[in-house]
Amino acid sequence: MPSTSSSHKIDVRKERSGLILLKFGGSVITFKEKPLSPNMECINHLSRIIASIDKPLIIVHGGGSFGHYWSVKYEMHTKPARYDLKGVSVVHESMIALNELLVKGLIESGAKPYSVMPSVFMHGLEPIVKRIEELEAIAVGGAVPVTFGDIVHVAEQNYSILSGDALMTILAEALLPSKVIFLVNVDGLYGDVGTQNIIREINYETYKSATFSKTTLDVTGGMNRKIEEGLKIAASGIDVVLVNGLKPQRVLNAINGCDFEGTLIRHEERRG
Ligand code: IP8
Repeated sequence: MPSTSSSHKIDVRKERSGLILLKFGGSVITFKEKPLSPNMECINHLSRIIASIDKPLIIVHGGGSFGHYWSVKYEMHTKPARYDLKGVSVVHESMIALNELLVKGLIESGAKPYSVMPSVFMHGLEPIVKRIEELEAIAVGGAVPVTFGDIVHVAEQNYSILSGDALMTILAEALLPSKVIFLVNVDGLYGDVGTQNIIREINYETYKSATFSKTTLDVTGGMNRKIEEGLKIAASGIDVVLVNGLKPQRVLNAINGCDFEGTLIRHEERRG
C-alpha cells in the first residue's frame, strides 16, 4: 500500500536544471461553483510567494469558473471537433481574462510574469519543442512564463480544449524540470471514501495495485486526471507533488524542497 506517513522530503539528489513547473489549479485561483469569480485573496498570496522565489519557474493555470464554465455551456471537450465558434471565442476570451487577473496580481506583488498563450508553443495538440525551450530560456533569464489551459485550433474548423494538466505533461516531457508541482484545493490524494487519510506517496506500481475506486478519485474533484498526468511525468524521471494551494506555507515548502504536506508521485528511473 502507498505510504501515509505525515510528511516527507523530495529527493533533491535527482534535481537537474533547477527549473520548477507549477500548476495553479482552476479550483485554487477561482471559486469553481460561482461563474467567472476569481479568488483574488488566493491569487494575491500565491503571487507573493512567486515574487519571493529565486528559481527558474514556469506557471500553468487552469480554467476554473472561467474556461470551464463556458466550455460546459457550449458543450466543448478535449476532443477536436467543429464546436460553436461563438463558444470558441468566449472560452478563449475568458481564459485570457483570468490570465490577465493572475498576471496583474503577480506584477503587483513584484514578480516578473510573462504571459504566453499555448498557441505560441503548440501546433494544435502537438508541441513545438523549440518554442517550449524558449519558455525555459525566459524562466532562466528571471521572468516567469505564465500559460494556461485553453481552446486551441486544431485544423480547418476543428478546435479542442487543451487542459492545463495536459500542458503540464507536455512541458515536463520537453524540459525535464527538477520538480513538478500541482496546486489543488484539497490536501492531496485521499486514500478511501469516508477517511481523511492523505496518501503521502505513490508510484506507478502502488497506484495501479491500490484499491482507489474511480468514484473515490472523482469525489476529490478532477484528481484522477491529475494523477494520470502526474504518473506520465514521473515516468520521465521527475518527482511530482500535489499540494493544497490554499495553504501558503505548504506551497512554499514544496517549492523550496523542504518537508511538505501533500502527495508525492515518486519518479521512475528514466527509461532509455
Ligand atoms: O482547468 C481547462 O484547463 P484545466 C481550460 O487545466 C479550459 O483543465 C479552457 C476549460
